[in-house]
Amino acid sequence: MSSLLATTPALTSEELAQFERDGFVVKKGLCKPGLLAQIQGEVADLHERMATNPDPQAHISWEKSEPGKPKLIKQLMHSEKVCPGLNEFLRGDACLDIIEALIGPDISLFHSKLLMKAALDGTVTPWHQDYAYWKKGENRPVQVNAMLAIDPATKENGCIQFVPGTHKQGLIKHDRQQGVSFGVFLPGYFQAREGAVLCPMDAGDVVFFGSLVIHGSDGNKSPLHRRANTVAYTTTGDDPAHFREALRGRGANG
Ligand SMILES: O=C(O)CCC(=O)C(=O)O
Repeated sequence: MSSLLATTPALTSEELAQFERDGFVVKKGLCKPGLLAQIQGEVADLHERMATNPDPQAHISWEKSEPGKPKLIKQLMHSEKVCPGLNEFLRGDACLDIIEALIGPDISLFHSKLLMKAALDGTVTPWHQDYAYWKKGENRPVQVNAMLAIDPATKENGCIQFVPGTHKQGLIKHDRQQGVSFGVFLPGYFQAREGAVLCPMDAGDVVFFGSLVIHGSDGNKSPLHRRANTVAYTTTGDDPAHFREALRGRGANG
């Protein structure tokens, strides 16, 4: 490693200040083109592959099926088991160095999920705070997400949106609907929210966001897919009742 690289921080002080102020920060081009191309190849036929031969390690939520139309994945949990490229990405220094800058050196994998938002058919993700799903026992809202844009994400194909600064409000009461994905959401579902901002990304960009900032995304009204993968990381030991794989720091192998 050159001395220049060794002294370049994973996040600049401006980026850290932005994460602190807004609850999210975008890193352009964090996933290198070769790895991105591998991931794009691995997800290219995923709807068909999982519909005909589902991977037992993955937990899939499907878009509402329509007669005569192929099955479409909305969300696929444990994506690192299905796509080797995503497994490599989430363990790579590019991502882990930034997570370390945000939550410290002891890092565990909370989960990794593919969000397929298919062209024309991908549906809304209602406004929510992730911690509304993840609050358990004595755990704390320390998780940080890294959402990788696999395709360019735009207003038209349903890029993620945030309400900056809302992580400072603490956990807000959510409504709950059983048996659907993204069934925990803020009152109003996806009604326009004051202060919401779009977060368009190029393929290979990654947005890092905490577990309390309000976010959601519109349906995909465009002919272009908006595939993305969110890796949630947590601090090792925050949640002793639930095993999490240590990726770095205490308890990690590599
Ligand atoms: O835009 C989406 O697909 C939803 C993303 C999301 O809620 C998440 O990654 O936590």
